[in-house]
Amino acid sequence: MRTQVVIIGGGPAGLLLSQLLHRQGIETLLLERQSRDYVLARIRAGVLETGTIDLLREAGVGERMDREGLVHEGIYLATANRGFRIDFERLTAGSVMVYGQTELTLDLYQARDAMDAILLHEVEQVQIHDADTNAPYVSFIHGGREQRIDCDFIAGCDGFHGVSRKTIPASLLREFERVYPFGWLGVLSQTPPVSDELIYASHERGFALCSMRNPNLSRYYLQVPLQDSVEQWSDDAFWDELKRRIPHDAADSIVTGESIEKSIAPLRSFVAEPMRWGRLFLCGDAAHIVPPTGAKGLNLAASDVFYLWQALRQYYQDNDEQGIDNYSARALSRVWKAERFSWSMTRLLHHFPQQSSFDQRMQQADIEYLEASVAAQTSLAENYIGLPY
Ligand code: RFL
Ligand code: PHB
Repeated sequence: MRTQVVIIGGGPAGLLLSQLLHRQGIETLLLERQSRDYVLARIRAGVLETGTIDLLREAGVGERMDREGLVHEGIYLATANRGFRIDFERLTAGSVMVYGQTELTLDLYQARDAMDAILLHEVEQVQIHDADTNAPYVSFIHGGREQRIDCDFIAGCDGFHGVSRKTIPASLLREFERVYPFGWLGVLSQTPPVSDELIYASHERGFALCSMRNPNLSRYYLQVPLQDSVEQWSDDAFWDELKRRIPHDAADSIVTGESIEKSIAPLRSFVAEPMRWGRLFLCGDAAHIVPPTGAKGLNLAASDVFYLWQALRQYYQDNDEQGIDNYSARALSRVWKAERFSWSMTRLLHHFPQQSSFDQRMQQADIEYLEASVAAQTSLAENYIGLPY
């Protein structure tokens, strides 16, 4: 079997890339390790930047997002019982959209069903061969049969634990990492959100975030020690702790209910350089991870896809290799800025176990400066809504 681009990983990066390429007449074959139901059951990101929204529209999958997505023109930041608003619209004339990754992935699957591109689920033992030559191929097992696909290019969209990054020789890859000494405990509940905008709350007991998916579906997070397990956190314990960390008026009005999903995710910053090895390109979580505090993970996957889509289009339509040669540098330049923002939001709002009293005062001064300075708020706002591609 032969195709133009093999895409490994059917998460948002792989699905979106495949959709965009297909619309340009570039043939792809997508390999996903899990079942479709499994992929669609994963609760992850919720906030889309303007660039991501535009790209989804360009891919022809923006219709339901435009109908059901919630446009947010600001967020609230709170410390102890005080809060203030960062007004994106006033500061940057921009906004973001709250639309769950699960919904977006479903839209991409449905668009894919309508086209004649191949997507194989539950593939095993995916291996990349000869990526540093002009004749790469991918082998895998599907339905008990070993298969081989020859191709021009391979897009490694297989997330942090995928095979693509690991295929690049260690001597050619540099990895940068910071692991944070805490995680986020997330709860999804069929209750109306406590606020019409997201609340990011810094508290001496730890960070908390009030988010949402739709007018009757809320998503809340608590900073928890890495050692904690989901079983330790009953719904009641979760709600009690959340109420302690958010402003009193929000705590008094919050509607609580049974959790329909509860999970703990560790926080990490990670970048692998370069994002290309020969004819293999890394995209999304396969190349980088951000802590979720800046809501950047999914959006970075989208900007990588944008650069790779442009590069491959240039290659196939104009016979021009400049885009593929520049892909890694272009993508990394944006990745590092989003890493910086996610790290700075994490540092600003979380309680660090080893924090000294000096560190605490610095954090407090940072937040007070942010509250008082239009310049500081503008910087936060322009990063949150997403830097230009
Ligand atoms: P994904 O979504 O991880 O998709 C990768 C896909 O590749 C498949 N795969 C393989 N397929 C074939 N062969 C192999 N050997 C394979 N190995 C893996 C996997 O099954 C999967 O389907 O990466 P992608 O597409 O780059 O998308 C990135 C985003 O999913 C990610 O950045 C965000 O979800 C990160 N993230 C969050 N980002 C936010 O902006 N806001 C959030 O609130 C937020 N919450 C989260 C998150 C990530 C989490 N993870 C990864 C644990 C919460 C969690 C729990
Ligand atoms: C979410 O709704 O899941 C969400 C929103 C904002 C973040 C992180 C997660 O910064």
